[in-house]
Amino acid sequence: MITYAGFDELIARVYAHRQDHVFEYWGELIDAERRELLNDLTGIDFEGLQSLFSQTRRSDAVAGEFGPAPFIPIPKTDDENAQRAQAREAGIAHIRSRKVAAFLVAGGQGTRLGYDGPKGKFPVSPVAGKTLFQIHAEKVLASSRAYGVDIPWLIMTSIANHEETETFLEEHDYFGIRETLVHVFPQNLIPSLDANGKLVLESKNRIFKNPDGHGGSLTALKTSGALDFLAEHGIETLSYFQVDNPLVRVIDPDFIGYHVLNTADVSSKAVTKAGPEEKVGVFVRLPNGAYGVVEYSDMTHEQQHLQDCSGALVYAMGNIAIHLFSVEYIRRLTAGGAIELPYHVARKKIKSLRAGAPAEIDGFKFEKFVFDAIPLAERSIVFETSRDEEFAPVKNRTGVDSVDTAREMMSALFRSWLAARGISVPPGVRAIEISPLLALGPDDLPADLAVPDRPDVYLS
Ligand code: UD2
Repeated sequence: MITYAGFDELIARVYAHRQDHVFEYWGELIDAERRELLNDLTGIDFEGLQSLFSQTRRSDAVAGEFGPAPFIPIPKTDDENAQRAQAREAGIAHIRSRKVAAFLVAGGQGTRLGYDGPKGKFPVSPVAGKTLFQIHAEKVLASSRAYGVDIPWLIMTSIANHEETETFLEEHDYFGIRETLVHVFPQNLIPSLDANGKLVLESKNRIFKNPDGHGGSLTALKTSGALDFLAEHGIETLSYFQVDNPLVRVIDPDFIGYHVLNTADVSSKAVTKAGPEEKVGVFVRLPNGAYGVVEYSDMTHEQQHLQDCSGALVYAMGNIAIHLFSVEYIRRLTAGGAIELPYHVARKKIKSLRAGAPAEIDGFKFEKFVFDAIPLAERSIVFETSRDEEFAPVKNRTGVDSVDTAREMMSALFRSWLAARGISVPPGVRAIEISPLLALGPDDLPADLAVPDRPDVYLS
């Protein structure tokens, strides 16, 4: 057994859990490298590794019969419109009483966009070329101004992009949001395992770990101290959204109103799926009555294509990863008690060392999904929204769900706002962009707004 002063207990634990192969290169390491390895091992839950490995034999498929989840539809009738107005009032009151914060998950990189940096730094807006971060920031700021309150903004990054994200936000003065209202923290890492449940050495003194998924955001809120930050600010509701959707209504009074009136732990927005094969999870009601999301990859072809007697998809309500969380529920979920998010397993090739040389081995990566918090909640609601108004995911450089489609959708939405207010758009206009600081929706547009006749118009 190796020894190192001050780390006896940790070293004993590594041996007790039969993970001592991590010391294979100990004899070759200088003192600083040995310390690095020991520090890397310090954060690992050795007791938990066994149960993590047992997950690799578990299927993600939902056991038993499930059906489509009921949802609050986009209002059409007078009754529904009256309910919506009531909800909006409740939502506005909640926001004005300083109980809402915005929460962006931005651990991902822009790799699929051909960009090697935080995805949030990618420029997407159709005319001004604003980055995803700027668009989100300006919506937070505009909402603060609209409701006359300071809305805090939490941003979860990953180890890979934390520093670059912080530097970018600092360099841009947080796009006008007061620095003390912005809380940026990295998500946690979880070790990957090889085919035999062993830790993997990425180098002679480093353990291979991967970010623990967007579901890890709830734990990271706790471990980073963000829950204390929220408590200090008296925040009760977190408005959760992904970095890759420039159309998201970051603070939506209608949605918040329904959430509050239903005293929900979690509320989720849904859009009608573009087609049976669209790559989004769907909202279901589970055998025990709770709501949940089944990821597209966990549904059979029959389930994905199932139609009702009118020819409509049965599993039609797609998850667009916009949620509201009660902060109290996040506290319960992360308290280490009976309820905890499960891990999903992905078989992956992992870069490792074999006999001192770099090698790719078969292994398992583990991730938590934030929507697994829905079935664990006591109360949750699903709220329908319009795809054209709120979902333009930027996943690819071109083609489906791309930078191109997002730009087109943004321009089309802004055009529809102008039309709704009877503001005419000259024929020479090709692309339109409206700054969130000018308007968050058609009602905010000044009545005397004139749109100039040129191909690209930016209204700010
Ligand atoms: C996610 C959902 C899908 C649908 C879609 C909407 C899953 C498994 N699927 O698909 O059902 O709602 O989004 O766009 O979630 N992230 C982190 N840390 C991580 C992993 C992800 O911060 O460890 C962030 C990432 O920066 C991004 C978001 O989570 O903002 C979504 O991640 P993704 O692009 O991997 O999700 P995707 O497209 O598989």
